[in-house]
Amino acid sequence: MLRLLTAGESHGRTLTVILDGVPAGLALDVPAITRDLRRRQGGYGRGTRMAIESDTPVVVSGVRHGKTTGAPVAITIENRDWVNWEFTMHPDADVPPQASGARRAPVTRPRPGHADLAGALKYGHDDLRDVLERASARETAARVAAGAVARQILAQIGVVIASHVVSIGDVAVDPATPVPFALIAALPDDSPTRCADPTIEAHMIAAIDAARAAGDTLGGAFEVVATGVPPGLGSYAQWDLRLDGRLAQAMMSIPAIKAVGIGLGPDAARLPGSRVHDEILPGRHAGGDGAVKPFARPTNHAGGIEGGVTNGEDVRVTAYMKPIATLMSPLRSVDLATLREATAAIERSDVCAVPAAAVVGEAMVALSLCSAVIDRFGGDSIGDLRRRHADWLDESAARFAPGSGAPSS
Ligand code: EPS
Repeated sequence: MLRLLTAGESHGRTLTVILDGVPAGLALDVPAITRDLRRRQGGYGRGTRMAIESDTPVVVSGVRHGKTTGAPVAITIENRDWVNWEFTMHPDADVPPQASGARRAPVTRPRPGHADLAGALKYGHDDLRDVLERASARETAARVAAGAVARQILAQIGVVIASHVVSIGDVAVDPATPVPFALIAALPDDSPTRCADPTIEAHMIAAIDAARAAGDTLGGAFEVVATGVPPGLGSYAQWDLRLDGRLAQAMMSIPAIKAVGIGLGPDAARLPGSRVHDEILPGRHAGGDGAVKPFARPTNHAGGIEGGVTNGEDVRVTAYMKPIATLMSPLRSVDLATLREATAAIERSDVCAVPAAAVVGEAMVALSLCSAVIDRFGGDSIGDLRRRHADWLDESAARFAPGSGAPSS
């Protein structure tokens, strides 16, 4: 079982992530973690914070001489902005007088849509900074670091994950035409919107510019696709083992995500069964890569999951993100110090963070799939995992080989 815990405030000293259950013997590629962190920092519509940060992972435990030991893997990411916030965010009761950064007043005007009010009601905070520092999407940097480790485990059995943005505001790619995995995987790291269609990307950029000029923000949707996923991950036998449920929870936990769809997603509710379900046809027994592909599925509306179990097709998960809650032309709110109407507080923020959220989505899908892979194939060591996966490939090859008794047409 793979378990993830994160700690850290947006303007605290560091972010920390602990990933427990990482198999022993993985040669950890730290530059690949850095690369995912940098991809998360990018995207058109980000605020000025990302110009300050240069997210770099420091592996502090669970790895020795480049290889995982089976112990929890802990990674930290320094907040460079800490020097500007040391006084405000200092953990000590008596803040040292030499602490750097401005002396900031408490935040008392909750932003509609942010965790500010709900968090203050829950924990009894008078200064909303105690809520917003942890509720901030900055925390997702820690998840991306862990997701980059999960991705490396998945790569051992040939699973590869990529993402693309399908809409920003009301600018959207045609939902009826699935974007091929190769096109998604070929998106450059510095793609401004992570949209695979350059014409639509130009419209997305214009929409973000218009929102910025209006002091407004925009949401959108992104799709995460995993290819090479073995069939049989997850289970229909118990509610909490259904992989679609686990993926939905993982994606929904990303700040600002309001809905998740698998495959066709909500569109499946308005179409007749004949246009939703993916027919099952006889396949070829050995693909170019030598893999047994006994069945062909002409469509993948199911997004690679039927009955909560992977069916061997690409896993496709779409997440729908609301606009960022900090508006430069703020909405009405109430000042918690006076209980009078006031405009919501303004914190430095992004106009649109959908491209960055897509990278976080990749990490959450990687963590969910990796956990399901370890459940299915075992995870004490990478060697065990690879052997059991290879055994399963051999067993399926034998089961569906011509002349094995399996129907040939
Ligand atoms: C973020 C860092 C934050 C915000 C953003 C995401 O930095 P700062 O608050 O210093 O500008 O840019 O957070 C939010 C949009 C939010 O609502 O909390 C990051 O690293 O992704």
